[in-house]
Amino acid sequence: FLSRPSEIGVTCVGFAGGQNKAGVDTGPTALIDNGLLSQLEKDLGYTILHDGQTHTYTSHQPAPEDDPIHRGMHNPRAVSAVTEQLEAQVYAQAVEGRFALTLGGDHSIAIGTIAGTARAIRERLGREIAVIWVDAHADINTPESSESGHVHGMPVAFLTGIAREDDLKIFGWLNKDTPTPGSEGYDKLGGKVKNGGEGTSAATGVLSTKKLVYIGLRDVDRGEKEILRKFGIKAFSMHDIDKWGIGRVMELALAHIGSDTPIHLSFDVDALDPQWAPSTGTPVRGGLTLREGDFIAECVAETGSLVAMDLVEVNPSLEIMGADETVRAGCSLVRCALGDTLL
Ligand code: NNH
Ligand code: MN
Ligand code: MN
Ligand code: MN
Repeated sequence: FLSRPSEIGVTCVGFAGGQNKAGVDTGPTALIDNGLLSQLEKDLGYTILHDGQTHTYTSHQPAPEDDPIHRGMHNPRAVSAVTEQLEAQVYAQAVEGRFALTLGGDHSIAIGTIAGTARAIRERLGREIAVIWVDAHADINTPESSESGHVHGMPVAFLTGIAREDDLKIFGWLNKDTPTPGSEGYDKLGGKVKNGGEGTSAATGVLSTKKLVYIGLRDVDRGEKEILRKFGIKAFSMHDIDKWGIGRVMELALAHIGSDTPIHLSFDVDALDPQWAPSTGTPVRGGLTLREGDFIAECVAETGSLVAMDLVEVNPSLEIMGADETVRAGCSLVRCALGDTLL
């Protein structure tokens, strides 16, 4: 149902406000300086559409003094404004049938990219997207369950509607088209209430919890584990990868999504072991090898259903000695997702 896109719409996001370490905003420049876009163009034959900018959306961001902590979240209005702008940019790429490639930036930007892909695919194909989230972390904290207050640990909660805000300037723009929890027919979490009984443990957001699969998890907060269990979210941890091997895990992950489903791959470079990707804000040992990371991207490419990808959390200013390696690993992941290593 999808033809292989010949065009890639690239969006570079120089944003670090979803966490507290400077430098992740320079990730896109580092990836492009390493030759990523020319590799995609010259070696893989794609047409690249890129405005040549790394977007900071500065004019849309509130001054820090106008962005106080809200429900424990740091920079909530800045992250909201940036992701709302980004949503429109990614939508504009994907709705034209282009592969939407977004280079980050911290992982909070996935609020914008996934919402944009979901809207475009709904409109263009009448389909719901699935998301494969490759990460050491689950990024599904609600503002209340988060121990850090960093929004890059919350994007999945907002996308699935597990976390909600009515304030349009604090992610409220995300639920314009989804029912308000507690409104008639919906429970407190936004789950549909079946014939007046208990609400189901299903939230309503731009992404269904049923269409979400995690790979590579190894540092999941207590509150997040509870959420994963409660909503029955499919997750393959490093333990599962050790046990079954990455080949079997990818078979199971893709089977869960089902064939013929448009896929958005959100890849946090910290899913890789710090041996391969040390230059990232929250490295966690015991991660994926470079080959396992590339293999995940290759398997997703092989489905022919990949419509968008994020590569995030490359922070060249951390572990400077390993920055080149981290950048090269990031480029490799993107090339693999676009079919480079498939014969
Ligand atoms: N779970 C932690 C938090 O919510 C860490 C998140 N850090 C990440 N996520 N890098 O991918 O703050
Ligand atoms: Mn750009
Ligand atoms: Mn992440
Ligand atoms: Mn992570």
